[in-house]
Amino acid sequence: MTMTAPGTGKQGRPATNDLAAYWLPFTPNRAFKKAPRLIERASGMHYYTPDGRTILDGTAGLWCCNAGHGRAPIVEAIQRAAAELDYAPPFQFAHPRAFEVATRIAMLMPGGLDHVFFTNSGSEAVDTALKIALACHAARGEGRRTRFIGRERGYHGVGFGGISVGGIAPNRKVFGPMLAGVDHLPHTYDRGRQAFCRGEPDWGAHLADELDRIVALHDASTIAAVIVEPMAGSTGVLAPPKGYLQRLREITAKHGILLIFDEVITGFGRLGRASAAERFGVVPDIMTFAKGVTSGAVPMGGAVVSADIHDALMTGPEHVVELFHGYTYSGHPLATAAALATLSLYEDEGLFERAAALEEAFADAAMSLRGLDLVEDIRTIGLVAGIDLEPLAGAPGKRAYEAMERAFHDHDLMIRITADTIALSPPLIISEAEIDELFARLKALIVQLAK
Ligand code: PXG
Repeated sequence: MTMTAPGTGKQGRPATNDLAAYWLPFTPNRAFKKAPRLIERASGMHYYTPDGRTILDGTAGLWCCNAGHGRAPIVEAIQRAAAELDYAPPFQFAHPRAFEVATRIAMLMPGGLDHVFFTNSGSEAVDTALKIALACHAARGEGRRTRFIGRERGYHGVGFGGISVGGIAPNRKVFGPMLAGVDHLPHTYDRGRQAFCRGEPDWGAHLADELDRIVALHDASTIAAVIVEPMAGSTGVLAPPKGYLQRLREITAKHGILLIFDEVITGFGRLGRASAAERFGVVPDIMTFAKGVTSGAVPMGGAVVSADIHDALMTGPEHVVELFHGYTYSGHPLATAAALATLSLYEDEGLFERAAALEEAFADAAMSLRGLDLVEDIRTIGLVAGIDLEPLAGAPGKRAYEAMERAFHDHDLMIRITADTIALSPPLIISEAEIDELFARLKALIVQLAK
């Protein structure tokens, strides 16, 4: 065992650029440390590296910087907030801006979603939504409703609740039995029937009827909620088949099961509207959000719930906490300042409408890669594209990993990968010329990979 004298710290401090101590999340650390991809600053559509390169951001960071980088109104709001109020406890106390942000978010979301519970991330938002669902049923005298239904290929963050309802095998397999009583709907992707689809595929709405089968197996009286991403993002961009979400809504309503939309990616403009619920005309009982609410500038997430759910819990003696849940940093002053400035920027610049207006041009540019060697499928919706590459024999994920590395090092381009799919989700401020540039670089990259 290494011993360190109290108060002296470690002997021989590492240089500040030593790579060993930092364990990167969701990253192959050893490969990364052999050829690090470092980012020093950002502005607008671009990242800048310490060695002076300008990287085109094809991913809005990690699906979050919807307003682009380093936007002055957001930066200044955070600076002002930091000087004014560093922190205020969110349990038993509050600061005014938290109310203001909650109201703004409730106003942006479809009618019926009226109350906002703040978290610091999407994973916490998901756990919060699941816990609110359980608490709501308990308050209504239906405490036997404890099961959750997720979906294969779903991503709901990395908390134990989120990986339990999630459907991505590597995120689950070494983490034990997880939450009990979870079942999964089938995913909605079938390349044979949906390849090269723009927007919602025509085929697949009937897959929502699988929920009826699952309900028959467990009985509706045991099921608390169904949770889905309206558009599955992390698994490689799967838009919902036409009519699918409507059917989920009908079946859940029929059985008194709550419907949760995980809008951590789809919220705040990614699909050309404030929410996917608005775009698809289907209102869930609970919606989670994160990422775009602050354009990624300060961590923030949350759950928006219907008045029915909220009111079901606002019972009991008034001095008693109604929901035993919350985070030290729920509604943090810096996050709420960033959120207010971000939501105003979205409105002032019409960025959701801009995303909607660019959707066709973005899809055209993405589909122009069709026919290239290695490209097996392309899917687009809103300002999102998924491009499936042919996997390397015997090494799933390796082709796309190489694509991501070469994009950064050789083509000055940031892309996301998941398995052998490239996912693109640029900031909503992208211009048509930048869309063309993005796909021209991607084309050169894919041609290079195919050699
Ligand atoms: N739900 C959804 C739908 C998400 O996309 C989360 C929950 C969790 O959010 P936090 O803030 O806890 O990370 C997410 C996050 C990718 C990728 O490669 C996507 C996410 C996170 C990491 C990678 O597509 N989304």
